Parts: sequence; structure tokens; C-alpha cells
Amino acid sequence: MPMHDSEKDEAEKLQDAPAFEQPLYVNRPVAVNKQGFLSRFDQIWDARWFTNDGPMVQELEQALAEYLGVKHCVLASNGTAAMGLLIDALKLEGEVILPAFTFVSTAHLLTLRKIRPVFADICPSGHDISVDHCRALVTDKTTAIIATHIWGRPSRITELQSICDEAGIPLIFDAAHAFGARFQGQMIGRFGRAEVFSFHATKIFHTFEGGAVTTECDELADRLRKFRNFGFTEYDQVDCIGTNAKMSEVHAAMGLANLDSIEEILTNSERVYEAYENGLRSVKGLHLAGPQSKAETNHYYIPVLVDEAEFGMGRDELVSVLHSENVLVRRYFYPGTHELAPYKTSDGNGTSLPETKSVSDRIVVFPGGGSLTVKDVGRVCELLKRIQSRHSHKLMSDTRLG
Ligand code: T4K
Repeated sequence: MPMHDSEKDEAEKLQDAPAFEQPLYVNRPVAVNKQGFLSRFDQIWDARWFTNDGPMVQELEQALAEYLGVKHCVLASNGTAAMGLLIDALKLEGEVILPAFTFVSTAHLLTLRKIRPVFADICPSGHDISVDHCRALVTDKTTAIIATHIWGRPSRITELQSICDEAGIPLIFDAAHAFGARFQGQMIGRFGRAEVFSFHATKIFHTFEGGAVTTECDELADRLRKFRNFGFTEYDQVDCIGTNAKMSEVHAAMGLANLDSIEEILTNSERVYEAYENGLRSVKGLHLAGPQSKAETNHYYIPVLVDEAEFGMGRDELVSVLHSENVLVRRYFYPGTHELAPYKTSDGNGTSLPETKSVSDRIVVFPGGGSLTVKDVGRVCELLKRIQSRHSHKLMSDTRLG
């Protein structure tokens, strides 16, 4: 089929300047309440109280506990430090089950503590940990399950809780993606023995760097607070081994400013998600991996599966074309953690996780959430259609030449 002039123009345009003058990043940090941050920064400056469980940290802990509807929120310097505190406070050992399709930080924390990470496969529908595989992996050495609420959507909480109850082990959630998400109408943060958030700059709610453990358990919260401050109980009393995982006042100030704007952030995120939902409907072969229930997601992530046969181009080629157009999509999470160098050679070696492999080979995460506009999304979806049509014309003319 010959190319029309207008299509030729488009094709040439695609080859010249990138479609977006400024890069579109995946999860570019939300920056909505500068004044709220600066006024708190002034207070910190005047009070000259910069860290060590200061007033802003205490205020943010209380505000977050209220917002999430949970008894305790223990802030930490980042999400990985928060998960480390929890693993130590619960005295985990032996084996811990976690999904391979997640960020690598938890596997590292376990391995550094000589705990064996046992990688479970995921459900093809939600990309969350497979309940059936978890059940099959529990042994008498298993001391916990750490499930990730992937893409800001709740895991299958009820089913996982019953496996843990039967085995007499704690259920922990990596809620790094899931601030603002809900399960059965209640905010994520109050489920399992504890949940762990990342408040990294790229998360929907952030404190520049930061994290938290949330729990209903008084004793666990006390232990976490001790562990995050070198084991100190009193001014000069240390009654256990601990570390430094404290959050500073400036980080807490950013959290308070963002919490003031959380409804606006969540609403924008939902608008952007819906714009992708509409726009991608007309792009054959790109499938937005939808949540189980739209009422339960925070809408912050735009995970898309590429069907090579339908779209006409494989995932990796699409990523590289989009990068050349300044749409800096990411292959989160590729490869599965069990296939990363440190785990390939350890006990993870040879583990076959077909769903993890299938999803991680096809997934591409688009810029979404906080910093994007609905108009940007429209332009991204138009660009995708142009890429698809240019590619199919190129294939046809190559075939003819061949
Ligand atoms: N569990 C899960 C499921 C997680 O996703 C994470 C972290 C954790 C646990 C651990 O929590 P933390 O210890 O991190 O609190 C990023 C983040 O560093 C990491 O926090 C995050 N997950 C992971 C998925 O992504 P990179 O290496 O991919 O980030 P980077 O620098 O490439 O940034 C991502 C995008 O954001 C880029 O497109 C650029 C843009 N960006 C980034 C920063 C930092 C900006 O525009 N401005 C910025 O300031 O790891």
C-alpha cells in the first residue's frame, strides 16, 4: 500500500526532532506545594531542630497514621531502611517468600541478613504474588511472606492472610507503590502484621527520600523506633543493637506539604490514568494492565503489555523508539529479581517462574501520575499510533524490496 503524502510528512517529522522537546519521565516527582514546604522549612530553620525525632517528624507520623487509619506510623530515612528495621524487629530468619516481580531491595535486605529469598510467581491478571504458588512454597523454614502491592493496587490480602495464619507466620506488605490505594474500602497501611511504604521522590506521596512502617502492634512500633535510633531507649541508655534510619525534619516538611495536597495529587493521577485508558483503546497491541477494581488503585502507574504480533513491534524496539522521541518509558521490572546476577547464582538459580518471565518480557511502564497532563497523554497515544503505522509501512516496503 503506497504511503500518503501526509503520512510521509509524519514519518519525516518522526525522524527529525523528537516528538517531545522536554523528556517525559516515568514518575517524575510531584512538585505541587512549594509554599507549604518553604513555610515549614522556615520554621525548621528558626527552631534549629534539624533531625532526631523532631516536631515535623512527629507531626507527619501522626498525620499519616490518621490518614491511613492505622495505629502507628514509624518514619524512616527510606523505604529500604524501613523494611530492614521490620525484618530485624520481627527477627526473621530461614526463608522468606516474596515475588520475583518487584524491586530488588527486599531480596537484597534478606540476603544480607543470610535469610534465603524464595521467589514466587505472579498472577497474570494483576501482576501481584500468586497465592497458589505462595502456598506451595511454604516450608517449616518459612518465617514470613512479603507481598508487594504492585502498581498501586492491593494484593490478594485475604487469601495471603489465611496462608500466613495457617503457617503461624507474619504477613508483610511492601506498599512502596500503594500510598492512597484501598482494600475493601480501607486504606492500604493497616493490613498484615505491618506494611512498608517508600516515600522516594518518584512515589505518589513523597518526602524526597523516606519511608515508613505502619502497624497496629504497639510492641512492634516501640521496637522499630528503638532500632531506627541505634537502640537508644533513654538519653544515654541503649538496650539493643540498632542502626541509624531516622528521617530528618526537612524530609518530613516535604511530606506534610504533600499530604496537604494529596487529594489533588490522587485526582490528577486518576485523570491521567483514564486518559491512557481511552487513548490506548485505539492502539492495537498495547494493553493497559488494568486493576482488579478501579476504586482500589491509586492510578499512579501505567503498566502496559506489548503484544508484538498485534502491535507489529517488540517491547524493546518500542522502548528504544519512544526514547528517541523523548518519552522515557521504563522496563519495570525487567528481568525478574530471580534472574538478576546475585540471585541467578544463588538458590534462585534455575527457578522457573513462567508468569514473571512472560510479564517482565512484555512490560513497559509509561510516564504517568503526578507531573503529566491529560494533553501530554493524548500526544503520547497519537505518537504511538504514528510509530505503529510508520513501522507497518516500513515492514511492507522492506518486504517488497526483498
Ligand atoms: N519496593 C518497591 C516495590 C519499590 O518500587 C521500591 C523503590 C522499594 C521497595 C524501595 O524503596 P526506597 O528504598 O527506594 O524508598 C527508582 C527509585 O530509586 C526507587 O525508589 C524505586 N522503587 C524504583 C522502582 O525506581 P530508579 O533507579 O529506577 O530511579 P531513577 O533515578 O531512574 O528515576 C526514575 C525516573 O524518575 C526517571 O525517569 C527520572 C525521574 N526522576 C527521578 C528523580 C530521582 C526525576 O525526574 N527527578 C528525580 O529527582 O529507581
